[in-house]
Amino acid sequence: MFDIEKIRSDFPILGQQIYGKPLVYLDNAATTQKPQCVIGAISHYYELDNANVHRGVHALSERATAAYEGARKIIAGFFNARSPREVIFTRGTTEAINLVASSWGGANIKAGDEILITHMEHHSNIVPWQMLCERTGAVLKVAPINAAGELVIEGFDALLSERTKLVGVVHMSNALGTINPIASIIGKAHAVGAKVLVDGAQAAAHLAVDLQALDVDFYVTSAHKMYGPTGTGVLIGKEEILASMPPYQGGGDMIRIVTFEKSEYNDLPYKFEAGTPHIAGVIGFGKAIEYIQGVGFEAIAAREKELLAYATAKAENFEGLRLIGTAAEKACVLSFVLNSVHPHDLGTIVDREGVAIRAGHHCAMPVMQFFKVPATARASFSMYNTEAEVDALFAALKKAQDIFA
Ligand code: 7TS
Repeated sequence: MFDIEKIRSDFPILGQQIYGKPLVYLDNAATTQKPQCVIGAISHYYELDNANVHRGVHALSERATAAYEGARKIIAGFFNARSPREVIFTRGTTEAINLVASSWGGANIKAGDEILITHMEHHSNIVPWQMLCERTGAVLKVAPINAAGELVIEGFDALLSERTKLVGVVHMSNALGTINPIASIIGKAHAVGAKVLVDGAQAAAHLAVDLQALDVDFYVTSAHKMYGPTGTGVLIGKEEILASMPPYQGGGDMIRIVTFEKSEYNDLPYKFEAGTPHIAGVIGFGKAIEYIQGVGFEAIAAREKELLAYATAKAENFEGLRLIGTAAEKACVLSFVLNSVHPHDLGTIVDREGVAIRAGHHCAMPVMQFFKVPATARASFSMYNTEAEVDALFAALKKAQDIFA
């Protein structure tokens, strides 16, 4: 079963003190901490296997390639992709969305077409589509949310039509914690002939994702929010769609034959991986996935649910605190404002107590505009957090409130 002490001991960073207080790390939606096995896999690669992939005939290059391609297989299995050819490594979620907007969008979107997103998207699932619309004359439509921070399904349905060519939707909101009903959204989008991109940046560390069951066209996420390293992420797409798309970037590894007259592109997934990839990052990503698999989503989800319920109850009883995001289906995120204390002041004061939270617009300015707040404070939880840490957060919030009273 779930052994919290064992889990915590896997993460070396958690043992430290900040300003003489035990570190309470509650900024997991920004990035999670890394277990020793991930740090070790990255060190191992640099200490023993470092070489470029796919090109050398020597032993190190073969080892590096085997580890890199091994990670691709692990990730394909984790998300239940049809094949590792559907797994494209990117710098992260942001680059994966830009890849789709640029390559698929450039080839398939024309003036008058519509891209439908939601009001709760992260900027990285808004701006690339805006840029595409500016280039092509397509129109960006935004499905509404309600006061709980949930997608208004009737509003979404009303905007979905034969003109919709792509639906971009966040699986789990980073600013609100809301989990969207992506299976039904995908079904409805496909019924009008639209493709669907799901932004799984937040969801992938907390929920089991079965891409074949979902039948999603594009799923994107970042390793660093899943206990893996920064600078690595994936676009997982349906093979037939990826195969029909033009390359995103040109360069080494993405070609088969180059002449000055014309170049012939490589097969999937290499067609979309121009240049030397983040080899160490991908190897670390694979190890992080194995770590999650070792703990198991059942245990993770049960643990995180308990923690969120505990924190939510405390928040509801905290005088002057307004929760932003109270969806029936939500996970791991407690976004809030405290009357009389600006979120940034709050963040700074609780930091002095060793508590790391985030304050700001969380790259979701439209969410802030909807709730008419300039910013929120956000505590975001992970499997290694404890009830005692939630208590430390609320004790620190009380201190901040007293200072400003
Ligand atoms: N989509 C969502 C839902 C996110 O939460 C984030 C990052 C991104 C996309 C972009 O991911 P990246 O890895 O490419 O940067 N969210 C946050 C956050 O909530 N605080 O810092 C980054």
